Amino acid sequence: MMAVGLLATSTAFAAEPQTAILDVKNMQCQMCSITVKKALQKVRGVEDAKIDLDRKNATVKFDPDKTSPDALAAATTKAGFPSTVHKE
Ligand SMILES: [Cu+2]
Repeated sequence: MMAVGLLATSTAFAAEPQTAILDVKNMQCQMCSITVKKALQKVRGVEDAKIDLDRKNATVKFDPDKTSPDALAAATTKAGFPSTVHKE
């Protein structure tokens, strides 16, 4: 039996990553931004999270097949930093 070829292709095409910007409340210092970053990175499907402490926002790169902007906002809110999805 030679069925190996079928297995190799199953994860070849992932969805294009999307970027969401979250307006985050309560961030006061570097420690806060690290907490927010860690909360976002724990969400399944998050590839990258950048926190801007001055602008009080987070730019998150994620796989839209695995998570959503609303789920990202919920994750920071649960960590003590309520956030909303930034609409442009
Ligand atoms: Cu702080």
